[in-house]
Parts: sequence; C-alpha cells; structure tokens
Amino acid sequence: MKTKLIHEVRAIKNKKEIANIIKAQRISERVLGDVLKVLKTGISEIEIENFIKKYFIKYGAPILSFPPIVSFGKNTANIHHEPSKTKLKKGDTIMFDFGCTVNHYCSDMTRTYFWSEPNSKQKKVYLNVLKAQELALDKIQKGERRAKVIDKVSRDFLGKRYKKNFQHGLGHGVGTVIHEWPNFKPKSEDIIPVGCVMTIEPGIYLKGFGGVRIEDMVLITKNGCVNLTKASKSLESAILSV
Ligand SMILES: [Mn+2]
Repeated sequence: MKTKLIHEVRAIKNKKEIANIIKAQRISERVLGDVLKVLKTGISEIEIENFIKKYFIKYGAPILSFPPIVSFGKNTANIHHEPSKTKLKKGDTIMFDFGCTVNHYCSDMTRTYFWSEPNSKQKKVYLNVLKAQELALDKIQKGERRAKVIDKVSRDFLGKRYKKNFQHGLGHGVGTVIHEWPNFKPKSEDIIPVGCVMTIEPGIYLKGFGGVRIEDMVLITKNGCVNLTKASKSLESAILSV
C-alpha cells in the first residue's frame, strides 16, 4: 500500500460533499438574482455588500466562503477590491465575487456586468475573457487533466491580446476551504483528479479602465466535467438596463 497526502484525499468529493457545494452555489445564484434587482444608479458598493450578507442570512446560509467582493467602475481593475463608498454610475463595469457555505462546503462564483450599454472596449474584454474560460472548459471536457496545460490554453489566448495582464491562476480546488489543492497555475505539476471541484476564473484587469472576471465551478468527471454554475454569462445577459 502507498501512502497518500491529506490534500489529495480531501480533493476527491463524495456525493454528499458535492450536494453541499451545489446547494451553496444555488443559494449564491439566488442572492445574485436579488442583487441584480436592487442595483440602481447612486447605490454604493458597501450597500450592495450589506444586501448580499443580509440575503445569505435570509436564505439560511450565514457562513460565507470569503468576504464578498463588490466593485464598480475602475475598481473592477483591482483583483481583490474591498467594497467602498463608491457609487454606481451609468457606463460602469460591475463585478461580484462571492460564495457561501452549506454544512461547511464552499461555493465560489464571479460575474461581471455593465450598467447600461458597454462601450466597444468593455465588450471586447468581456468576450475575450469568456472565450478564455470556454477554451479551458473545452480542454477539460476533452479529457485534459494536467493543470498547467489547462491554465495555458486560457493564458495564451489572453496573453496574445493583453500581454501579461492575467495575473492570477486560472482556478483552484473548492471544498471546506475556499482555496484548496489542486491549482491551475502556469508552473503547477498538479494532475486534476476525478471527483474534484475546481473553479475556472480567467480575468483581465486594466488599470484606470476596469476589469472582467468570469468564474464558474466545475465537477471533474471520468470523461469530462459538469459545470455546477447556472448563472448566465453571455454578453447579452451581462448588459443591465439602467
Ligand atoms: Mn475563486
């Protein structure tokens, strides 16, 4: 018999663990839907953050995976922005990154929106990030399990357009902690096991302009993967009417 390491064992989820993660994700999507309804010009990031917290409590999930990220306008260029008094204005890019826990199992999701019709640059960045995510999802779906190869397909696509702007890993394992083994990173030697839940979250961050990140959670299966995130992410769905 060969010894294993605890992070390798924890990465592989049983049915119950997967059900908890999915349940946490469904609650997050419900909260996201509610947030989109209360957005209005002049509302602040902190007000939205408080709304998110209130609604997670309302839906029976008061323990969050991490502090919610809410950013408007130029603040979306900051990967780990902390909600501030910044107010929403027409033309802004909007970014939400949040998740909750169910029986200690985390969910994680990022969505980017536009407050009224985006300009051509905003649209282009959005479509490129979405494409980068699709390329990685396709790679996994086709059976690729080497983390660095999956990371590379998104990174090369974005690198051709935005140089070295994609400055974080493509994704990470999700479980009882929000960032767990394995990791999609350029130098990762990780092989993604079947039964593991991973995020796929490419992003582009242009200082003084804004950013786009789109993050889904997927379950790695024997032949491909199952996307656990149901929230829409088409460009059309990302354009909000003021
Ligand atoms: Mn994440």
